[in-house]
Amino acid sequence: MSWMVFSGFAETNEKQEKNAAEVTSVIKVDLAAERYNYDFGPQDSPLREGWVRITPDTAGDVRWSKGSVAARNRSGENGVNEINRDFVLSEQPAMLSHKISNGTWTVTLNMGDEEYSHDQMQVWAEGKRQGENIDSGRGLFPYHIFDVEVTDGQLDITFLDAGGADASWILNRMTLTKRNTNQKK
Ligand SMILES: [Ca+2]
Ligand SMILES: [Ca+2]
Repeated sequence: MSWMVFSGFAETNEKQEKNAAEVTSVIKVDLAAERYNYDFGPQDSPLREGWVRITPDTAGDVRWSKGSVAARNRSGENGVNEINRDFVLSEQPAMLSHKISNGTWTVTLNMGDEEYSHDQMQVWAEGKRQGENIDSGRGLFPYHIFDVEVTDGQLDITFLDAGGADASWILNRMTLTKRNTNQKK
């Protein structure tokens, strides 16, 4: 029965390997997909099942190509779901670049915070401003939805804060849906 003597050592080594695990997420985009769902936040916050996490360190086919962002996770009290309770934010502009097939894409964003209000947020895509300034009251997660045409194989979306009472823009969620262009006669 000598194997029992050594089982304790094996367990210790396994724990140490898990603690040293790499946490940076590298995303490989399936270019044939016509819908992508992203849940923004820290590496260890709740994630919507089947969705892909984007953190400040996300790399690969989806990455922060300009600027940098921080991430927060709120309590999720008052029924705030796992998509909206966590987010990325910054007081400086940041660009998210996404390798993607050319065509027209509908972009759906939620931009809100369980604990603070945010104001005068702006979203630019492929060099064009998308819609008006976005304001969100405390505990509100307004949708910001727009269509953008991609012709260079990469969707570039810039987030910024244009002033007001709060200095940060904020992003909880992004869904990209390809518009059907096969119905032309
Ligand atoms: Ca989440
Ligand atoms: Ca603001």
